[in-house]
Amino acid sequence: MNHSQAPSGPDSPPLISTNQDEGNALVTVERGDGSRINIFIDPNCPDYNNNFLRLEGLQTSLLHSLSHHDTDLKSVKGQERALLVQLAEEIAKLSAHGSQLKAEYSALRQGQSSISQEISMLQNEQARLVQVFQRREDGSVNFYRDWAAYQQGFGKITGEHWLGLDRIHALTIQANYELRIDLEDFENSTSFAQYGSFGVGLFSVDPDEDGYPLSIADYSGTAGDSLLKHNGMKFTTKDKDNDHSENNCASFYHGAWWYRNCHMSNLNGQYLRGQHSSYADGIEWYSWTGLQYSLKFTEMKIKPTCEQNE
Ligand SMILES: [Ca+2]
Repeated sequence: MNHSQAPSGPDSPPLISTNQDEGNALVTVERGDGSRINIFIDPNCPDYNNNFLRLEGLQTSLLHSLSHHDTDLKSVKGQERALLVQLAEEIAKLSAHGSQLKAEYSALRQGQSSISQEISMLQNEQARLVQVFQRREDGSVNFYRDWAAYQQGFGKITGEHWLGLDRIHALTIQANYELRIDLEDFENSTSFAQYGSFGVGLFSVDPDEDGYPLSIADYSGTAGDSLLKHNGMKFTTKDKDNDHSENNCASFYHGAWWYRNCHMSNLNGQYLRGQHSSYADGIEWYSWTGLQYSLKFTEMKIKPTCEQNE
């Protein structure tokens, strides 16, 4: 239906029209007294609750209006009466449709809530899987230690610590792990280096005897790479020289690392607090701050790669 003409006046039957430019109203009912009722169906409107309330209000208002004109209905012409009856039927259909939408909306909200819960659980699970194995933050823990200490670990997990080569090895042989290294300098600038693949002693029958060799690949990040050149190197401490130098790199640079001859990074070096005149014996990350700047904060952490979780 498009438009139904009716005589004007306060007692005349309502004027019913469709597709009027009333903010996309589906049906417009103009009462005899000039007041208007618009029926809206806007599938793009996300505020379903508001729509339901509006729909219910309109239904009530329309029913009231129709019964108010009941006496007039008896006198109106057949065509107009038929239109009113049709309108009442359309309202009933809209009402049923509205109820169905309301039920679907409610189901959708429940589904959304359930999905949010699952996402939250997944995030918790992922956080649980992240294992920090090295942290420097205030210089409170001595990192210039021997082989046994680096094997077994030291410090407190909530502060400065080294988890221990044995545990890092035990973890990284279980699954594919990625490594993330977060760095901060004394001007509070931060950067990170991420490696898509990381492991310690992955192919060692006896990792202690083998020197916990480093397996590392796939750099990304903002700190630049200062670790890939150490790939395949064994771990060296001041009392166990596994490096390629004629000296002991750990003794020479006051740290413990997978030294080659000797290093591009020395995150277990001395806590020298920023710029220092000595060479490469602080907490260094060459590609970000060079070899004469000891960082304020470092954290090395691993988690199973996403492919492993799927
Ligand atoms: Ca050596």
